[in-house]
Amino acid sequence: MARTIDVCLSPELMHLYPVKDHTVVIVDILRATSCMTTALAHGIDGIRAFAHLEECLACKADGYFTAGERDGKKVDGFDLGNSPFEYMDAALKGKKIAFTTTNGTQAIARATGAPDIVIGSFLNLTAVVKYLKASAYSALIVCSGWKGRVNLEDTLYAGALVEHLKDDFEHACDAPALAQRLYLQGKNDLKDFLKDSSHIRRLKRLNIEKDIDFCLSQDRYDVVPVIRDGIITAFRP
Ligand code: 3SL
Repeated sequence: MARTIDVCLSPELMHLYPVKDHTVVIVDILRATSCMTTALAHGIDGIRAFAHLEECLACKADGYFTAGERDGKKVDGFDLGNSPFEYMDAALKGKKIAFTTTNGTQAIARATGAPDIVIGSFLNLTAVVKYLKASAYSALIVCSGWKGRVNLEDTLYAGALVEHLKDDFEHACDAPALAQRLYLQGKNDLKDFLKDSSHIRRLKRLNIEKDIDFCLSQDRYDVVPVIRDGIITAFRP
C-alpha cells in the first residue's frame, strides 16, 4: 500500500490523526526543535522532553541539566533557556538535558503512542527527508504552533517536507497541499516571508533576532533526533 503524508497544523487537532503505523515529525522551528537538533549535533547525549515544569525539574536529581522556556523566557532556576546558541557549549558534550517548552514539548507529549517519533527543523531538513524516504511508515508532520493556534513557520517547514517527498508519499488530505503551496511561495526568502508573523514579532520584542536567522538556516546538521525509550537521541542517516 502507498505511504501517505499528512500535516497536523496544531497539536490541538492531534485527536483527528491516527499515529499508528506513522513516523511522526514534531516541528517547532522557533525554537524548540531547532534547539534539540543543535544540541544533539553538538554532542549532547540525550534529551528528555516534558510538558510540565515540575517533571522537568525533578530530573535534576538524576543529573540532568534543566532547560527550556515559558513564553519565550528562560524558566527561573533552570540551567539553560531556549536559544540554539546555548547548546553549542562544549561543556555540555556527553550531558543529559531535561527540556520543557511552551509548545514544542507539548506537541511531543501528544504524539505518545506513535511507533516512531522524530524531531524536524530547517537545520536538519535533508536528513529528515532521507529518514522519511527510508521509513516503512506513512508520515505525519505535527506543527507545534503557539498555544494551540496555527503558526506560519511550522507550516512552512511542513510544506518543505511535503515538497521534498512529493514523489514518495500520497497526500492523506488537503493540509499537505496547503503547506506545500505556502512553502513554494516563501522558499526563496523564508525570513522575508515570515517577517510579519506572530512569533517573529514576539521574539523580536525579546531581542532574539539572531536565533531567528539561525533557526531559518538550512542543512547545517546531518542528524535526526529520534525518540527511543522516551529519550531523544541522535540518529545519523
Ligand atoms: O514553544 C516553544 O516550544 C518555544 O520554542 C517557543 S520560544 O521560541 O522559546 O518562544
